[in-house]
Formats: sequence, C-alpha cells, structure tokens
Amino acid sequence: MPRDAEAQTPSSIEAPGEKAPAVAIVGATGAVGAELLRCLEKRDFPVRHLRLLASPRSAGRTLRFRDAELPVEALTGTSFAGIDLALFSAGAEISRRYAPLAVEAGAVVVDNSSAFRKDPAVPLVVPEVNAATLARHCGIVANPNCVAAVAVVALAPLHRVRPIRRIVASTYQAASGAGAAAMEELVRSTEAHLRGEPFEPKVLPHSAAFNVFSHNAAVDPESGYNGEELKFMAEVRRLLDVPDLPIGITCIRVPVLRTHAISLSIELEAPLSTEEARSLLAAAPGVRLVDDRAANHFPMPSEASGEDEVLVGRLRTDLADPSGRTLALFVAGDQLLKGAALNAVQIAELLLGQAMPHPSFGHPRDAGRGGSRRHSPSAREVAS
Ligand code: NAP
Ligand code: 2RA
Repeated sequence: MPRDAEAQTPSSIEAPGEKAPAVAIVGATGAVGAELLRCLEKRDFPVRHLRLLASPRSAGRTLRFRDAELPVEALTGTSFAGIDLALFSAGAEISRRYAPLAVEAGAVVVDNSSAFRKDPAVPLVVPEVNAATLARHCGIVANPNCVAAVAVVALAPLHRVRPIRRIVASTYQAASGAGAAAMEELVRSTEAHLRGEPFEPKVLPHSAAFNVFSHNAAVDPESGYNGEELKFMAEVRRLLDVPDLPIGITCIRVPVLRTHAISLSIELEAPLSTEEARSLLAAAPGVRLVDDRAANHFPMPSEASGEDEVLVGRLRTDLADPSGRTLALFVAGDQLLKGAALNAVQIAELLLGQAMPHPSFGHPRDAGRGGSRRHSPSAREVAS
C-alpha cells in the first residue's frame, strides 16, 4: 500500500516526525499489549503510524493512544505492509507464524513470546544486562520470560563483580503473568470467596483467591520441572552467558494481580559482603534498593507494580553455605513492565539508536544489497 494512502487509514496516527517508525502491536488488546501502549506513550517513543492487531474477536474495538482512538484490526498475513517495528505479544504460536512474515515485509520484530528465545540466531536481550548482543539481530529480537528478565536485572550487577556459580530460586508469580483473563479471574474468584460462594476457575487450573499453587505450565514428567522453571533456567544461563550454570527453581502462582517476586540464593565465586552487594545494586541501572532491616521494609508487589525499576532487598549471607560465598536476596519486579512491555520498548529504543549509538533499525534485507545492519538508517529505511 502506498505510504500516503496508508496514512489516511484510520489505523494510522499522525506522528511527530518523518523519521519515526511505523509500529504494529500484535496482541494489542492483551495484558502486555495494554502496557506496550502505555510504555510507548510514557517514554515518548516516536511513532509515525500505529497499527493495533489482535484476534478477529477484537476487530472493530478501539484503544486509546496519545490523543487518538485507534481501531483494532484482525491480524492477517498482510498486516505488516509498511511496518518498520512489530511488537509481538500474542503467544508463541502467533509469533512463529507471523513474525517471519513481518520480517519479510521489512519490519524488525521484538517478540515477547517464547517462540525464538532458544534460537541462537535470535538475540535474547535485557538492555541493562546484554545490550551488546542486539547488534547481531537478523530481524527478530526475543524478550525473555518475565521472571527471568526481572531476576537478571538484579543478578547481573553482582555477577559482573563476583561470577555466580549456582542459583536456587523460588518465585511468587502474579496472576497477570497468565494474561488479562487470569487477572480478571483472580478478581472474580476473590469476590466469590468473600461472598462464600463456590468458584469454578476457567483460566488458571485452581481458584487463585487466598491460595498459592504450583505454576500452571505443564510439568515435564521426566525432570519434574514445569515449563516456566525450564524457561528460567535456560534463559538466565543465556542472559548471563554461563551455559552450564547450575540452577534449581520452584515457580509458584500467588494471588497478586501484577508483579512477580523471586527469592534467590546465589553462590558466588568468592564471598561478597552484604554492604558490597548493597552498593553494587544501589548503583545498578534498572534497580531500586529496598533493604531497610530496621523498618522491616523489603521489596513488595504493592510497591513494585507500575514501576519501571526492579526492587531488590533482604540481602543476607546465606547461612546454609558455611563457606560464606552464598548471598540471599529478594526481588520484586512488575513483570508486565520489565518482564515484557518496558523491556520490549527499551529494546526498540536501542534499535532506533535513541539510547545507544550503534544499533539501528537497519534490516537484514539490506545486507544482500551491500547495506549493513549497523549503519545509520536513512529516512526511507526508518520511516517508509
Ligand atoms: P493476554 O492478555 O491473554 O493477551 C493475548 C493477546 O493475544 C490478545 O491481544 C489477543 O487478542 C491476542 N491474540 C490471541 N489470539 C490471537 C490470534 N489468533 N491472532 C491475533 N491475536 C491473537 O496475554 P498476555 O499476558 O498479554 O501475553 C501475551 C504474550 O506475551 C504471550 O506470548 C506471553 O507469554 C508473553 N508474556 C506475557 C507476560 C505477562 O506477564 N503477561 C510477560 C512476558 C511475556 P484478543 O483480545 O482479540 O483475544
Ligand atoms: C507467567 N512467565 O507468569 C509467565 C508470563 N508469560 O506465567
């Protein structure tokens, strides 16, 4: 479709500059999609056109972005014509099917699903941790699993100074990790519980109200670990670049609307005092230290929800390890933000070269034409 014609369609918005990219959000009506819209707006991300995509169920709905009420369109194979940046958050099956079509159409994809996270050709990126890996993208960048992303923001500053040798973790994961419908189900199950009425869950496997249960991902019969735990292990190893890092983890769903919390015990190469750990974390990007022993005030979902930073505290030497090399800590991060939407928009900012000098939206299609993936984009490449 000619760009001028596209600009007239109701799914496009007037944007603040010719070089701003045309953006599509796949899964715009979901829990992550809603936060993607908020993050783009809050961070004043340049957007020339915005196309909102979801299932046919949502076609015709409208969502607000900046001062415009934009229609939601049903995702199809031709949805990416004219799109420069496609932010995917509609599940792995949709990403596997449509992300290659988006790349083929000339877009760079930032994918929130698990579809490409294990693919060595696709960088798995948390900007505070491994931004440099972004430079080798070939059209798709993977956003990590939400609990892995939140954890590594706290782990990386320690790992850089005292390499981590082993991790033991337990998670306390919010209902919204299972999507907008699970969030709604937590509210309805709580109301039913308070009224003393029975409640039949349809989204989560058990009633979430006043309850905790093992994460709803399928359990691998051989190892006994569920899919969420296996993702955490594989992705933390990749993000910290320690392929054989021993990790044990138990993932648990708790009756919290948003923000995943994680209890971590990390064995380090050599002892690190809690004072040293505190000062490393206090200076770390994306981290807010909440570690007030006197007031018994540590990271909580109620204080992390809606916040960009990951809260870190309860720093102690783990007494289970007599060598003194193991540190215990507690982390809480809004997984809809740092674990998904915020991280994706931060990646997009890096791609756009807003916050980092080198990467750009330069696309692999240009490589075969003598182009480079690391050159500064022309107006046509970025804005067309
Ligand atoms: P959600 O609230 O259930 O939203 C799912 C979105 O996908 C909706 O917009 C839905 O559109 C859309 N969708 C479903 N089927 C579709 C289809 N056939 N074609 C086009 N769009 C379709 O889920 P979510 O929590 O936002 O999660 C979305 C993705 O992000 C998942 O891959 C998830 O693993 C990942 N993620 C989630 C979190 C989190 O904390 N929730 C964190 C990290 C990553 P309709 O409204 O039209 O059904
Ligand atoms: C969860 N990690 O909390 C997932 C979100 N995709 O279930």
